[in-house]
Amino acid sequence: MTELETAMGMIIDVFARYAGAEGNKQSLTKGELKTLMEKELPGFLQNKRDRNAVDKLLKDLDANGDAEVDFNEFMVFVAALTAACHKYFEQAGLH
Ligand SMILES: [Ca+2]
Ligand SMILES: [Ca+2]
Repeated sequence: MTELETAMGMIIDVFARYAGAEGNKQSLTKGELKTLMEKELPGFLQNKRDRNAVDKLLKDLDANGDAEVDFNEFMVFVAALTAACHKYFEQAGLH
């Protein structure tokens, strides 16, 4: 597999690992989203310094309003974060 194929597979694996913990295996409950954020993106919630950060994040990501985050909704988030990182590196002259 190429690097990009490996990266895509890893995103799918990470989502599946957390989404499969409870309820619907194809989507993240608030609890699953919280665990994923704490384990995989520990800096993201820390920066928010807000006890309701996970609730707000869920509300932002939940495009279809079913109170869970499915893979498509998750990908919108990953894409936005990745684009933000890219912009940051670009501005910092690191790329
Ligand atoms: Ca689930
Ligand atoms: Ca949803």
